[in-house]
Amino acid sequence: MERARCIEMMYPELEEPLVVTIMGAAAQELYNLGHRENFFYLQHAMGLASSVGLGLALHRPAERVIVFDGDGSVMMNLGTFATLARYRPKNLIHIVFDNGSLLSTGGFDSQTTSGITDIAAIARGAGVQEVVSVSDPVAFGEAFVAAMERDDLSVIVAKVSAVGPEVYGMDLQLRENAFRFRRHIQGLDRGVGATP
Ligand SMILES: Cc1ncc(C[n+]2csc(CCOP(=O)(O)OP(=O)(O)O)c2C)c(N)n1
Repeated sequence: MERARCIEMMYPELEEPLVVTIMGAAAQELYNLGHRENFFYLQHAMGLASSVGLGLALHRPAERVIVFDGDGSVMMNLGTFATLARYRPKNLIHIVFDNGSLLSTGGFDSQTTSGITDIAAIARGAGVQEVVSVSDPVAFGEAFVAAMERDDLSVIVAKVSAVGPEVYGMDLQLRENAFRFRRHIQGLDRGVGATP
């Protein structure tokens, strides 16, 4: 299963949710489908996409918040699962694309390579109730639909191959993205929807 395919499957459903991604390949693959003002690509701050997502979800309970994470990134912030479980925002979906690799910085092995570390087990052990691990596109699609329909925190660990985009580059700098993302959220209060 390829992460780009999973993101492509979700893309039609990503018009309204607030979407936070890690940097690198996952961000690029979403951006390549077409940027939307409700997308925030968290550059540099490896591991903290789920923390940003948690803050957004708690602060904006009426919005669905979706986080695209990576195995290498989530390893930098394993405490996130305990914090997510404790606050249990019903509107947050945390998707960890586990490719067993630090792909965006050269493809070094991560702790999940060859199944050494089980991220779904860590999430369950931390107290998250709704955790699934999937490795084929149909199961991924079903898990995503179920999470979108569920009124509870969901963690989806998606086992994907370690492949990414051939070319990297976004015409959107971090600060510009952050300002526009914030304005988008402010616009929701005025009833202004997502601007594609
Ligand atoms: C604190 C910190 N250390 C290192 C980096 C460099 N870095 C950026 S992306 C990345 C790999 C991310 O791996 P993963 O989350 O598994 O996603 P993938 O690239 O495999 O899609 C690394 C090491 C960083 N941005 N921040």
